[in-house]
Amino acid sequence: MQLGFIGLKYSGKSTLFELLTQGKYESVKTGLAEYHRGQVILPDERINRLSEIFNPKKTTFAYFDCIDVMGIPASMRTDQAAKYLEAVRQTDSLVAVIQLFDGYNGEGLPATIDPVADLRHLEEDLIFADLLVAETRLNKVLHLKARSAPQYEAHEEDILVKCKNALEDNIPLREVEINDIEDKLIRGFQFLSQKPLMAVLNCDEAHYATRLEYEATFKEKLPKIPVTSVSALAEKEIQELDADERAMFMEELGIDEPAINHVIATSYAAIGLISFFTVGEDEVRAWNLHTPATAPEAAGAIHSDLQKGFIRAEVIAYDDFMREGGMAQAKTKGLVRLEGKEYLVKDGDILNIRFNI
Ligand SMILES: Nc1nc2c(ncn2[C@@H]2O[C@H](COP(=O)(O)OP(=O)(O)O)[C@@H](O)[C@H]2O)c(=O)[nH]1
Ligand SMILES: [Mg+2]
Repeated sequence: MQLGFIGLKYSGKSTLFELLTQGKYESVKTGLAEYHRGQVILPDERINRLSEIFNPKKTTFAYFDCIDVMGIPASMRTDQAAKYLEAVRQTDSLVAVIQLFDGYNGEGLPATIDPVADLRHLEEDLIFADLLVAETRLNKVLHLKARSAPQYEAHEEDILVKCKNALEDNIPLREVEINDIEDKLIRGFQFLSQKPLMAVLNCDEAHYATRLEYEATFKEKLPKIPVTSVSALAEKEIQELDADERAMFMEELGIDEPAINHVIATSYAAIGLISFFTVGEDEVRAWNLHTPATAPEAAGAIHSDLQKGFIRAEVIAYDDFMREGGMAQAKTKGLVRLEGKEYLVKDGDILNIRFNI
């Protein structure tokens, strides 16, 4: 699962990215697109508990691969912004980081704090970048049609016209009804406005105190965009302190939950993700899964061979497992079920895939 951090210049993308990746990332430069790439490990207390029980050789948390693009100055023309956004084309989902702190904006001018306006600005950039892609391809398709070329596909023309019309009306493609057949035809374009989008309001201390008011306004004006607030810079500074001092400073700043927890909860909701677990003496591991997903699809998240050769899955809910305190006890109580190909995996399921290749 890959997330792209986008936002106006100076909104604090890199600050949040560095906080979440704990400073472990690499810089990539390709043409105009310059970005950072790193892994964000998703802490999960359930994995800690399972690890205590199985005492495995290896404990692996779920993670997001993240990309932090270079900031886009608010006054930058949208066709230039489109080039910067190329860095996040291959991602699965977008995180809009929005400035909610006083100071300066990306052009050295005093910042105007307006999360709704900033999000709309970013959405317009996504829409414009997609419009360029859709129009270019549509022109090619129409050219093929005019020449009666065999490569011409009427279905492709139809879906491209549908996308273009929506984009021209300022509607992001994630709000357009697109069926599976249509989706197959346009998937290759990796439209930005089709990706799930969430917003992170990046606050200083003063704005953090009133974040809920900003979130309420945001939800009212932009009800389809999941939103959360963090205080990335403050938390990054706290991260550098000794462990025993951290809690005190977090409390002093009124930070109830670390940014990572807010980002996980909001992105899971925006993308429709759950976690499932695999356990054993070798490894205890958490996996992200896009819902709805069947047991064979979950198996495929582990390895394509497990999906191809899927027979059945042994399933137990994490809570049931913990209540019984072990697999043997859970089995005698009949809490470990054998599920087939149609089973829809739930958050917290512990899976053991039976397969044959
Ligand atoms: N006061 C304050 N400044 C911040 C905060 N987050 C980032 N900054 C500052 O804003 C500037 C731009 O941050 P950066 O993360 O590089 O923004 P980017 O352009 O979006 O990557 C830097 O000087 C940061 O120290 C914050 O929460 N509060
Ligand atoms: Mg940056």
